Amino acid sequence: MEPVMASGPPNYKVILCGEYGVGKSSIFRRFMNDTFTMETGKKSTVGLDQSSQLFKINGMDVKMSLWDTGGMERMSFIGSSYYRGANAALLCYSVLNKDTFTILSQYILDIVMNAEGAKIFLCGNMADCDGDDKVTEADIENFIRECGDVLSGVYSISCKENEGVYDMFKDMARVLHEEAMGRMTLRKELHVIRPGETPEDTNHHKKKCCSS
Ligand SMILES: Nc1nc2c(ncn2[C@@H]2O[C@H](COP(=O)(O)OP(=O)(O)O)[C@@H](O)[C@H]2O)c(=O)[nH]1
Ligand SMILES: [Mg+2]
Repeated sequence: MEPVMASGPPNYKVILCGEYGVGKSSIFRRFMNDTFTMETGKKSTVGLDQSSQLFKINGMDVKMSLWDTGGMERMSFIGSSYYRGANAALLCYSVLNKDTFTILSQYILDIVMNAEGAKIFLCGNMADCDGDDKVTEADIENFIRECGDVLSGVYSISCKENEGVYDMFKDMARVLHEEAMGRMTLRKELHVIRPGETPEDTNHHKKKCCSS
């Protein structure tokens, strides 16, 4: 999906995906107003499940709109409008809970089916916590290998300690923007080659045209 470019900075829609309790709303709150609460299931203070921020990428303003599920994942139902037009999905899990990690391949299927072309990023939250059954580096490496080149970024963060959260958003904005810019450059450089012509023919035509 193309970012909205008509007016103002390009706007990239990013959706949060993952199991209930992994910290999606905490990530959303850090993004929206840089706050944190230990209360589970607390609605965002301004009652919004969508928030936008500007990032400076290569000297250019880039807008990122983050969407939270609003607890829909509890009912195992996330409507297709949530996915519609998403440029990226942030796959979230808790490093303390392996089940929230292993289930992510199902979320990838949902994203691929409902948000065509969306880039997928992986985010392990609660890096401040210690536990016996933590998701390990080896688990993550296996997952990356199984996913092939589906993942555009892998992050480890703590919403509680506010570690890695801003850097993650900024990196996502950079990846999304650079990819979109690259696509536009490609399109500009695209030559039309007619049947029977080779690329050399078209160059030849051009030269003749310019010198006449
Ligand atoms: N220790 C710790 N707890 C966290 C962190 N992020 C979120 N939590 C807590 O985990 C619980 C679930 O978070 P929430 O954002 O509601 O998860 P959601 O259901 O995915 O939206 C809440 O009690 C949060 O305060 C973190 O980085 N570290
Ligand atoms: Mg939530």
